[in-house]
Amino acid sequence: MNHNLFETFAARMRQRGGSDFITTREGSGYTYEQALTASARLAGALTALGVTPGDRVAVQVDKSPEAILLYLACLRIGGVYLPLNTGYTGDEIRYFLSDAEPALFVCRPANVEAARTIAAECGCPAVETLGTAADGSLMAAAEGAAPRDDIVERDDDDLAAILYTSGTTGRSKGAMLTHRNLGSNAGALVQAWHFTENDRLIHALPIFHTHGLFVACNVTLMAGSSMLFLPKFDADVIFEEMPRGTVMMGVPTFYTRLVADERLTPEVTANMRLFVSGSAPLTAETHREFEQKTGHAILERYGMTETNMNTSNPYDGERRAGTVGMPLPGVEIRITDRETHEPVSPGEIGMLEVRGPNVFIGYWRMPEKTREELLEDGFFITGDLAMVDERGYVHIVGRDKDLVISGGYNVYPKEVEQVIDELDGVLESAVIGLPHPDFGEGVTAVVVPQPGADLDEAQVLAFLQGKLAKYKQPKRVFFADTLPRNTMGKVQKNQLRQQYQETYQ
Ligand code: MLC
Ligand code: AMP
Repeated sequence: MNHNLFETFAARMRQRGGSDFITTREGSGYTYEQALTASARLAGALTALGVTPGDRVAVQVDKSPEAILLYLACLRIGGVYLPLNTGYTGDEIRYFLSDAEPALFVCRPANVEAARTIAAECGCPAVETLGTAADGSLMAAAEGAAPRDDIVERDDDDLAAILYTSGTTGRSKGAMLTHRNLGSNAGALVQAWHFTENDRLIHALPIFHTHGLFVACNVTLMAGSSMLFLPKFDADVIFEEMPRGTVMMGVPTFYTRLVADERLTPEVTANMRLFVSGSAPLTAETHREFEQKTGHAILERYGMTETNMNTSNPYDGERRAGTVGMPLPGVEIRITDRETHEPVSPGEIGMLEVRGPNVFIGYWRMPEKTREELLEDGFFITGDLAMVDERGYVHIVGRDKDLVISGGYNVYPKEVEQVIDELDGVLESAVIGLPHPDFGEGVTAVVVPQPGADLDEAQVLAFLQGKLAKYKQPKRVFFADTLPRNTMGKVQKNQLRQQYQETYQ
């Protein structure tokens, strides 16, 4: 039996035939039948470009329906899809290409020159382009390619995708996700969230992360629903489209922006049946305000790049504000002591560990990191601190990892500190997350200048331009004579967070 996830998708796509799969506001898009045909052509183009089963296909392109067809084409031929944040700079891309060694790098048409240079440096043999108007050299190659109607045989444990996620050491790690990981999770979510062919998902998330790519698109494909593809979150557009949508998935920033808008009413959301939130904590306050203004209780769920979705509030039953619900079918969780790794008593806070068919198989070419985080018994140490209440709802109460989540994007302080420390005149720096009304947490730097150095905030920010993706760059930079440290010499970030906590309030 072929365990290629695309087998499941293709069966559904054939069934759904002339029904809408992806639409856009501009009127372009694909029915399921058209998507099958067009992705078969793209699969032909990938093969002609030399992509073989197991090869990585790195993709840094703007959001478009064709980018999803490329993902499908890659699955079909047994390739490993490797999406990259469109905000990544050349330096960041250089790391990913040299680490993943893809057979092909697909970039935006405007970036092709720089992409060719970087690809050559990293030994990546082919570069093609894909634009937002069904344009670019890859689409041209697909036009002339012999379509591939076969689906390459894959095992459950074969790789379907690699998604890079930053690490505490500052070095990004490629999470290896299998056909089983993605397929099992999409199936569980379709059931849990009652997705059907009648659903129309308002898709305003980026498509290079778990949330916008796997949660949104895999669930849609498995249920045979349709998606309205929006280039980005824009509240004006969301209000116009809600009367024609049934589901929206978003990060908490979507919801804080919507509740602050007087257009949010029961009437405008009357056609919607479900609002899902995840990727960062949704405050109980936003949850309640949204419900007051619309009558809809946002369904909060919890996941990670490494694990896909782990827990979800119930579709039927109470969606408890400030909690992430219960484990999805097939997913096991345990809360353990951070030192002894023994399970804590019920109701106590500890490290959240998860196991199940959703959990990745390790970090690309990082066996030691994998061993540290993925235990022999199959449990993965999430780095999130949690407790389970008397009714079985999981509460994420904090993080044991030095991580900032800004507008749903993860920023590891170490990575930012390393770049700041390269600036002449900087002795050292500490990067922290502070409460931010729009992004949840705002990336903030505290810099210690070298004695006699004359540095200001603008200089530090200017230095980071082009070196780090925009969302990783601090919103504010403060200066201090020293950083607070404990007796072990460890920087006391809690103290810094306290000192600067009012910054964005
Ligand atoms: C944009 N900016 C950000 C930012 N997004 N800064 C910090 N954090 C962010 N998330 C910058 C812009 O470059 C701009 O800078 C300024 O902030 C204001 O931009 P904006 O126009 O207000 O931003 P917008 O385009 O509206 O984007 C905000 C957003 C977007 C929240 C809609 O970031 C977004 O779509 N986030 C979703 C992230 C996501 O999909 N995460 C899922 C990860 S998967 P300037 O200087 O140019 O003004 C995962 C697993 C799981 O975590 O469980 O799901
Ligand atoms: P990522 O590595 O981008 O996949 O981010 C995963 C991290 O996002 C998790 O480890 C959590 O810290 C956080 N996260 C995701 N969903 C939620 C949620 N609903 N509530 C709190 N934190 C969340």
